[in-house]
Amino acid sequence: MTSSRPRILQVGRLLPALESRLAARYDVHRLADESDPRAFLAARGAEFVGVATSARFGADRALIDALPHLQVISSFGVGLDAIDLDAARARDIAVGHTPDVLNDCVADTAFLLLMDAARQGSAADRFVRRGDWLRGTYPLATRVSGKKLGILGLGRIGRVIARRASGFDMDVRYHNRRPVSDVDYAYEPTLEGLAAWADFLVIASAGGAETRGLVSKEVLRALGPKGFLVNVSRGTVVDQDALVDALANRRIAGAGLDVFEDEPKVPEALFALDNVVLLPHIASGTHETREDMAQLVLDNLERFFKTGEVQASAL
Ligand code: 8YV
Repeated sequence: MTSSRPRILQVGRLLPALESRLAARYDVHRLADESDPRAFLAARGAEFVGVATSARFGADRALIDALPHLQVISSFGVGLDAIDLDAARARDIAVGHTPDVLNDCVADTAFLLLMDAARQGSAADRFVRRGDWLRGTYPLATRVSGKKLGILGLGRIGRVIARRASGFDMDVRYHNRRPVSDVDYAYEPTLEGLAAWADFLVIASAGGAETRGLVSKEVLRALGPKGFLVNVSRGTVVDQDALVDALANRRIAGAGLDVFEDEPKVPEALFALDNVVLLPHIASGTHETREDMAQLVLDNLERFFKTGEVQASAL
């Protein structure tokens, strides 16, 4: 059956409301419904002019290569580490994503994790549910207000985290590849220096090859036995084995993690530890933010098919 509506390949499942809105505007085919996606792409890849995907499912070089008439990729999420931007650039394919609309919720989650790791909210909740309160009081935790917050990656989300920190009277410094010109926060030229200074080190940088393993064993050593790590970025930014070791052996005080190296797999060694809070990658996961992200996925496609440019370009 032919259609005058642009033919879009949907990679992986999206929010049901987004899927139906996409299907109402475009001629959508879901790759996830195919029993042999590779064979399907080899036979029918030339039909598609657009891809709708997410930060999780991305669009790798093999997929892009299999779609010779691809013009636009619209991704649900801000992270671009699962999209081969070089492959897209080389073919002049537009890439849209969903920056900014999720800044507040991701920053809120950074503070949820920071507060929980330091004040032991989840662990104390387990203590009550186990009936342990009947046998004794909960151990003391760590104060958050007035402490030193180090931010790795003072981008869109990092800046909102820094703003949240002012409500807790925290002193903020940051590390980036380069200093940012329009902020007053102090720049730490090395990540180890930032970790050594900070009580709380929050990772808000992008994922991908450039940041892989940045939070190394040495950085964790610099953070030290009183320091906490929070990660709302990508698990790949941290040397996960070193982090598990540091938590198990109390070489850092604790951690709050929304992201992991090989999601949804979380190192089982962490399950028994009360000094780490584990979340299933939910930082942007509110009704309001996911709706805004869905709208931007649609807006990116709509703008592209009208003007040849997406609204929020990743390139
Ligand atoms: C994803 C995320 O959108 O935006 C990102 O980069 O990691 C999340 O907000 C979500 O996991 C869906 O892929």
